[in-house]
Amino acid sequence: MQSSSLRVVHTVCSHDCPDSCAVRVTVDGTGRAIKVAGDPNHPVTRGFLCGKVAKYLDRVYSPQRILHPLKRKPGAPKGPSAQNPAAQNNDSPFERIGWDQAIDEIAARLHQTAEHYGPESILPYSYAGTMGLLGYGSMDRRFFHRLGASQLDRTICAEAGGQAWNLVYGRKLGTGNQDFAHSKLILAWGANIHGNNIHLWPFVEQARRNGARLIVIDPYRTRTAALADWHIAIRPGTDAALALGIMHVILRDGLEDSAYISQMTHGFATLAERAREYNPQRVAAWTGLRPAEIEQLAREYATTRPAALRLNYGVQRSENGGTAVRAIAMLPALTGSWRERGGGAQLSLSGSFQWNKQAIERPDLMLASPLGRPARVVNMSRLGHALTELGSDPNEGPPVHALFVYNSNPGAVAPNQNLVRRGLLRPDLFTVVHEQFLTDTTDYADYVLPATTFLEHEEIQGAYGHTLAQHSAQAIEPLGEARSNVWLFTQLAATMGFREPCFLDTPSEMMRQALDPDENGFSRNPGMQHISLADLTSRGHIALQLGEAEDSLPFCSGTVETPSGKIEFYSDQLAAAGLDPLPAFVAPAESRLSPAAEKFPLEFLPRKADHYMNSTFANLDGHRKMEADTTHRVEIHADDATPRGIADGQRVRVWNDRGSLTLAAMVSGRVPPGVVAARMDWGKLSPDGQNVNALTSERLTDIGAAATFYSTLVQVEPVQVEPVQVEPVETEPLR
Ligand SMILES: Nc1nc2c(c(=O)[nH]1)N[C@H]1C(S)=C(S)[C@@H](COP(=O)(O)OP(=O)(O)OC[C@H]3O[C@@H](n4cnc5c(=O)[nH]c(N)nc54)[C@H](O)[C@@H]3O)O[C@H]1N2
Ligand SMILES: Nc1nc2c(c(=O)[nH]1)N[C@H]1C(S)=C(S)[C@@H](COP(=O)(O)OP(=O)(O)OC[C@H]3O[C@@H](n4cnc5c(=O)[nH]c(N)nc54)[C@H](O)[C@@H]3O)O[C@H]1N2
Ligand code: SF4
Ligand SMILES: [Mo]
Repeated sequence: MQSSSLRVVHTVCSHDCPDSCAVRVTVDGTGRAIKVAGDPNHPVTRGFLCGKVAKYLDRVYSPQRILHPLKRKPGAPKGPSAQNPAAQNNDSPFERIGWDQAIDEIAARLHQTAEHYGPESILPYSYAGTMGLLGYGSMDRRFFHRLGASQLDRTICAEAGGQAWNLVYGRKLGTGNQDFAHSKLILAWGANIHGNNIHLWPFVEQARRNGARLIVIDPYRTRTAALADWHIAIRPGTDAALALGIMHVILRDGLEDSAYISQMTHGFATLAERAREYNPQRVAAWTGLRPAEIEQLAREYATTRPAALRLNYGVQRSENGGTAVRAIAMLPALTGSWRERGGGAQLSLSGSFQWNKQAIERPDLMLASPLGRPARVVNMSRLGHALTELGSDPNEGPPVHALFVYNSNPGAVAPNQNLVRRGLLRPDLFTVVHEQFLTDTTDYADYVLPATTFLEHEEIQGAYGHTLAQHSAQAIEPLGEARSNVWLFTQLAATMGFREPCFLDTPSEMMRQALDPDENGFSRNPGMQHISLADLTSRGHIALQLGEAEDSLPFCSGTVETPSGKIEFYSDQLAAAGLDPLPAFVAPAESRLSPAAEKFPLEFLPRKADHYMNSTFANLDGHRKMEADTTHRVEIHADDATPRGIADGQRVRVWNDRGSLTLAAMVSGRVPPGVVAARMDWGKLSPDGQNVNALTSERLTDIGAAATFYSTLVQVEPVQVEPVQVEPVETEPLR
């Protein structure tokens, strides 16, 4: 191939990762992508990609890609099946059909379902398979709103922490990545920076070269923890106690910034009173740390200037995780750390992007639906409940009769997998899945539709780990008959006879609407007024202009977008809802501190894999090799393994009242005593056909009604060799 015929296209990694990398795709003269690389001109990507996406062409051109619409053969039972869509043999439960037939039949079935049971019996189920603005939520939202389908409360990831943060600060702004380089102390709290957010790492390293210390608070010894100066292996679900303990020491020793507190915050006196209850001795008993460690942590945090907190979403995946995030988020407001470059905190920067979402999602279309009102809301973290119990009380609306999945793999990622699968197995449930691969979810589909990857469609995108708006050009033609989410829902809307002009909008038109340009073509959105679609398209990425108050030093002065206009230690909103307006520690119902631990004494961390993206990539050989050391293993501390007679490598059963997994024990120093951990894989690639979510519950968080993956109790025991079945013989019964 002549190099002259190569072109380089600016795309954006659309996976659900804070980094939203700028990816340069090299395409040869035949239209085939031959190389992906991080854009060296992007200030956060800085020329490198993570190990997962560096191998992206293995995914795009995988022989296992779904390339054509598939329909379940008459009589073929739902349930686990092969992952090779090309297998058109008798074993395959699917047959290949054309797009026209697929769209016609699906539209007809949705129409019948809506007529017969009411449109709310249709449930869309999607998350962030793509974070592209259009693919994540545009034509799909319009379609389901106009149809009158149930609305989905997207709580599987970040709602507890997001709402908790907003209760304190009003908006998800925070310390920019580049500013971490100026820190003297970086506190990674429930944040696996090296595994999940690798593009923050160079700034952490830069700070450390200038003398900064890295402290990691995480029950698991992650790659980040292993690289830290101090790893604090807190007990899962006890972070609110630790944060209150830190406050106790700060206030007892007068290390707070009184001027900042009086200027910027609301409810300090009540918080101070609450914090007095959390002396280091009490906090130590809950968290498993020593009182001296709590004292040292508090003093180091409050006196090292500037100190930056990277609080990711690990803390809030537990029952009282909302409160824990609220308490932790208050720390930089007590020390006045927001005033210092290299101080403050970052949970998510997504609030920096103010796209015109109303314009692309069109919630007003719900009023044009046959319901004529907003449809009921179904919580995605209770999918099992939604498919098996919802609607048994008529006040809840109809049971779910049709499920439309895209951008997600609930058969693998949703909690209480056995309940979810019981729902998915219902013969009367009509299920459509739009996917790139034959996942744990497509196994239950009536129709499987082929989806494009981010190389195959055009997008614009924000980020939750940096503040650059980006344009992702289409690098290659869609493989086979793969089509984008926008295309799919445009076709369905046309076939269902939706006549509103917005259903004719092209992707370019919707990108324009998201930017909301004035007559000169420049966005009217705050922070984007220097951005036009033409510039964004030609340059690939443009930094938002946030002004000092929002960008590098948000919350350093001025008003805050909370009801009081201040940073809220005390929340009148929570008080009005009948909840504790101040943070407090309450032990999760599933933790070693709860009665349930008598039966199931071990705290289970059903973790994300470092080399997969949730369940994405787990089916690719190259990625599986990188993850081989922990695949099908449960990590257990020697203190828990030895008394159970468990040796390294031995087959064990990990179980609770919801499910059971057979895994190999890995006696590991990465988990502390009392904690066991395993990684999320595809169920159908695992020994029992299930993954870690067979053990997790549908219990919801205190704030945000979100999933509680990290509040899960289990027991672990060696697998007994099954006794050989023999013919019964006549003997005296043993007494
Ligand atoms: N490699 C890789 N990168 C990813 C993902 C992936 O699957 N793989 N997923 C992406 C997604 S969807 C998201 S939301 C982000 C999330 O990124 P993170 O928020 O970093 O996500 P987690 O790995 O869930 O949690 C972070 C850490 O919190 C720890 N943790 C668990 N329970 C507790 C607790 O009670 N207290 C404390 N202090 N820590 C606790 C976990 O052990 C984990 O190491 O990462 C994204 N990036
Ligand atoms: N035990 C346990 N469970 C967890 C977590 C955990 O840490 N532990 N993490 C939770 C979190 S934080 C999250 S965010 C969720 C994530 O759960 P999901 O949102 O299900 O994320 P993925 O597993 O990455 O699956 C996304 C799917 O979307 C598909 N996809 C990608 N792009 C497109 C597209 O353009 N169109 C269509 N139609 N499909 C596309 C991919 O092929 C992939 O199968 O999992 C949650 N579940
Ligand atoms: S997954 Fe994250 S780190 Fe990897 S390329 Fe995508 S955005 Fe970058
Ligand atoms: Mo997530």
